Amino acid sequence: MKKILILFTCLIPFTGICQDNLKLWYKQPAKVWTDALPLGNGRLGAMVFGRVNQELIQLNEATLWSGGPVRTNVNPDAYANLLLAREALFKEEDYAKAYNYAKNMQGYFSESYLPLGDLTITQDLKDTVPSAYYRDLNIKNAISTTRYTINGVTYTRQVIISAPSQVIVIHLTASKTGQLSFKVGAGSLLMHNMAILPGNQLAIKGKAPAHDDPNYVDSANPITYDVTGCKGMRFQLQIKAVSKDGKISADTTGVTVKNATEATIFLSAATSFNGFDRCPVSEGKDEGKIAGDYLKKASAQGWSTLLAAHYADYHHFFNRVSFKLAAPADNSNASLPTDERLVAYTSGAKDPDLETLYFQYGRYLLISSSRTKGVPANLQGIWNKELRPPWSSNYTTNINTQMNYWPAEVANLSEMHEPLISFIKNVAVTGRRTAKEFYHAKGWVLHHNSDIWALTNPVGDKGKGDPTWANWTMGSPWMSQHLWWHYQYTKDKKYLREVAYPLMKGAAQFCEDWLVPDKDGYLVTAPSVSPENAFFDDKGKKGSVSIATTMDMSIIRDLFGNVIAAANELGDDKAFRDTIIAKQAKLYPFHIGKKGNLQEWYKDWEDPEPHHRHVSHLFGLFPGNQISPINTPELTAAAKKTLELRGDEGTGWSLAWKINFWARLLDGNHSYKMIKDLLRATAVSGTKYSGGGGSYINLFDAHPPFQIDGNFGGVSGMAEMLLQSQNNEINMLPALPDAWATGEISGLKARGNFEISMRWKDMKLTSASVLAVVGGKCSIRTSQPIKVAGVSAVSKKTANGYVTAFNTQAGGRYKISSTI
Ligand code: FUC
Repeated sequence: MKKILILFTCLIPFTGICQDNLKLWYKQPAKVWTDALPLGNGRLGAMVFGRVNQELIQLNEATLWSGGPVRTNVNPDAYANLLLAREALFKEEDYAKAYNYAKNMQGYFSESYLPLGDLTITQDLKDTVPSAYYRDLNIKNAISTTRYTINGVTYTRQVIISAPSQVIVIHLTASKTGQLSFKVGAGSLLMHNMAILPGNQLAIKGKAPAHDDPNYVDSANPITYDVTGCKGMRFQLQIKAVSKDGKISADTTGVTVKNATEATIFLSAATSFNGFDRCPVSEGKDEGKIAGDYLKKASAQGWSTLLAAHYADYHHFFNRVSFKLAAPADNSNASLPTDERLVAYTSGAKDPDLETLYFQYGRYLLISSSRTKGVPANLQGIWNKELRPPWSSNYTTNINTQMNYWPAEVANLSEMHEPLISFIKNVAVTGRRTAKEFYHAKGWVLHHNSDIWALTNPVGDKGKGDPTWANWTMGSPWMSQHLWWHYQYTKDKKYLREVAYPLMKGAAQFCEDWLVPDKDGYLVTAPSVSPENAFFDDKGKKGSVSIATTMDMSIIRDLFGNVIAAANELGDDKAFRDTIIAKQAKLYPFHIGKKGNLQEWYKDWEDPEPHHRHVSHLFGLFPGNQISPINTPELTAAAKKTLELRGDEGTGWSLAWKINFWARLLDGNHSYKMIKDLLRATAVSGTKYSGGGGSYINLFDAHPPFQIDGNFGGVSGMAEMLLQSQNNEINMLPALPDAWATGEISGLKARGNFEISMRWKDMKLTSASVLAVVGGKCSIRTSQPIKVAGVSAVSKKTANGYVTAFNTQAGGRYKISSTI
């Protein structure tokens, strides 16, 4: 009887196969956008609604943004105001005055990431209510399926976005001969016209706006077009249908397929974007030819050929990591459709499979949104339906863009980090100009917003932005952490020498000039903000612009440490390294406040908003490595106190950050609590901008609204619970929660380019393996003694577990077993 029951809970409608845990599936079509299912090849994106008589697929192309190359010399008054702001801060301690001067140091707002268009597939059906319905997203294969039965005919639509072929492919079948008749239509919110191309192809030819104001700016004319100038790239979407037995025709209203049994729709899109510094109009790419060439090549291949190439490409990345947790006694939640499953989980049902699904979904989303050079995943990855998306769907660099890339290395998707690295190269070019023009400083600067044009100025439309966010200056040192991480995980010296080090050095040069001495001789930043928080100063006045926030100092300390390590690694640039060593020693240090917390500000000020979503002053705990229970117990206790005072509530990304923090504090159960909060079902169409973070039913992170950083921060946090590798040692199972007492994970990466697999039972590591991709010394921390087969390892017992060190050969695989 028991066996039969298990069999039945495994059945999914139609497929007749046992549900593995790598699917999101539903018994009804998407009503709203956050019910729809995302597909992407890192450039083209689609949100599949899975509707019956009129399918809706919302489309994106990663390079489709408003605007054009950034302007230069936008604020010649900035430097004079910098000097005034410093005088107000140091001489008068007048924070309100400094705030106003900071406003005078602003440039223009970033541009916006735009939706490409909507595709509709309208079926010629007499009856539109299906007798059976199923839709899913299989993240193991990166394919979505919609299937329903109407009048005895089962219709199936499968959608993939192929990276090898650079097209979206929709494959449609009917279970009875000749029963498939439909019309494909398309539209765009952007300026466009429809055209018919030879071979019954439909095209949308369009143009992006010259400027698109952020959604939080009240403006009478937020979207402007420029028909002749360099602002506003062109784009093209081309659509073609192929069918063996159906009859195909097309006009400007759509492509019609009649009486087919099987048909394939190909979508190809491109923009004229030709780099951040090129005019997308006169120097733009030939978007029509690019889209046309992809379409021609792909449509000459059959569905099964395209599918095989798509699987091979996707599996190459996705299959590197597998993650399984032991099922609880009652695992019935796992067989529910994803929306019901999320709701049941939110009400307390145990569902470890949903947690591992969420982890793998984040990896899926990174593979699907981050494969375009110079164009990293933005606030919404590559999925956006709105003309004025939340916060312009841009790059927000005071936490969000970086969080997108926290899992890239540890989750074994190093290649997906490259779009960010190439973007950093671009912002270093514009940032050098901004540093010089705004601050008369060397090196390169990046403020809290950027876009595809590598904008680096402080935003705010010259005085309209709140300096609390607009005038944050630490983008270049924080971005440099990613350059260094990529090296730490790959150990690619050529990359370090040629790409990373010069960029890191440029960021350090900016910091050298940006730092000024305070009255005690410490090097401090001024003006300085702690994103996007405020304080009550000594006189009880609310302010936000001050001196040497803990975040600023922590980020600079992180960069300086990494620059010193990089110079040592390269055995080069000794003189510069030595100046940085000297400056590092003079940086304003951490302070522990009267509440036992890590101070956020230069002084021990009170918080007007104690539960603020940003926890910027804990940068040194994560993503930094300056605070750790093993090396700095006092600061660790202060960091813990800070988190307790901040509380567990927050936006999606704030919850995700806290998973990582608690993992670094080695408190797996608190991390797990934050996972549960991040995975709580949230309203489908909420637009509240703070508080109430969670997940939509398509498992997109809800800030709310949708923001993808929480998905990625969540993956990183889960990985940090299982494996950490900062400070020259690999910590296995550092923050295992009771709820994950038994499980296994394979393929995570540790710094030093080690690939790690681990199994554990009843909270204890049972076995592990280390693949030393490039070789070198390997130090492993575990809570119990371990044995490494075939090598002489040196083991020592410490206050925080056992450390076992051994030398590895490149390509060597080392088997580890527990000795208890
Ligand atoms: C920062 C955050 C907001 C939001 C925005 C995109 O400004 O404070 O919560 O995530 O970025």
